[in-house]
Amino acid sequence: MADGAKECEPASKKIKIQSDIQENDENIHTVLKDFSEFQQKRILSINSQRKTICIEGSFNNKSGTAIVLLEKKPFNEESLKNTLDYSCTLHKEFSNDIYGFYECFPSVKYNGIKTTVIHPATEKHIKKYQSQDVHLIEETPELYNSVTLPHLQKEKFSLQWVINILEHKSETDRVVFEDSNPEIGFILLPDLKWDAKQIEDLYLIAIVHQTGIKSLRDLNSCHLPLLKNIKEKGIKAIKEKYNIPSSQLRIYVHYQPSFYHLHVHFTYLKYVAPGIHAERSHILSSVIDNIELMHDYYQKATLSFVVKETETLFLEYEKRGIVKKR
Ligand code: G7M
Repeated sequence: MADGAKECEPASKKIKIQSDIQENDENIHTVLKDFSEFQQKRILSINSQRKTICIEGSFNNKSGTAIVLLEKKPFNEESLKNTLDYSCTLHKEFSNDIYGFYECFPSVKYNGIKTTVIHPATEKHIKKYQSQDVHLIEETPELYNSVTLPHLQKEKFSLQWVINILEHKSETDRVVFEDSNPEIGFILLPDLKWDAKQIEDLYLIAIVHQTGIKSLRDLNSCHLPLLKNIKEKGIKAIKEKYNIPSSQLRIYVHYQPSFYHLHVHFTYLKYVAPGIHAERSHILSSVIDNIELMHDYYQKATLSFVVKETETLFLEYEKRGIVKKR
């Protein structure tokens, strides 16, 4: 074994991730056709720059909280062809000399709003979508082991959607590429945030088949073949399907992620995707390079991350006096 390298456990020995769906659970997405049964409770956040609004509510005769996230879509060449024609009516607001200001009403077909419905939503989902003050935590390995890790083991989000993708039960028709190798394989598909209609906001994620890798913190030299495989085959698949060269892709992982099963983000470089800021994203090439320089770099490094004030992880750090509200 190379000097400093780690003995790697084969993926076949790792534990299987558990499905938490009960046979008789009722899924609203099999029947939801409109919002006639939706009762709004409150607005969780509005982002005028991203043109999103997030609403908390519930559905009549259904138990549990619902979260509805609405987002206006970007323009694309295809839909534009059908937008600017006779079916698109104009209401004039005012004009001045050569300048006319109108409100334009494209036909319903070309006026869709990207909509995400989460039901039943947990308290953690509500906190995630609620606008609030954020703080930066500089997490040393000691803080990870004594605060973050015990918190994750107690509180983590359900990974059901990830299991469904890996087991080919959901989003099967959206899969762009799969390498089914249990050690280094992954599934590449459009992220929830991308409708896959235009490359201007291209956003894909690669979800690894190997279980038990929670986040960047767990990565070491054993994972180099996996990380390199995702980079190489992810780039190739995107080039083949969307004709985007690797030099126009941003390939990265989040720390902290929202879901503790390793996944890598691929976004179009020109697209200012949510979560690409310095305090959250780690470029995959640098991750690989850091591990090649030091096999346990991510177990030794201090990693910064952002936490919202109402998140329980913030409260854990606040309890220890590491972070304070204004
Ligand atoms: O690294 P982090 O955990 O923050 O990112 C998770 C990513 O998974 C986000 O970009 C989400 O938009 C995406 N995502 C979340 N869910 C629940 C789904 C899903 O059900 N399907 C797909 N394709 N992406 C999802």
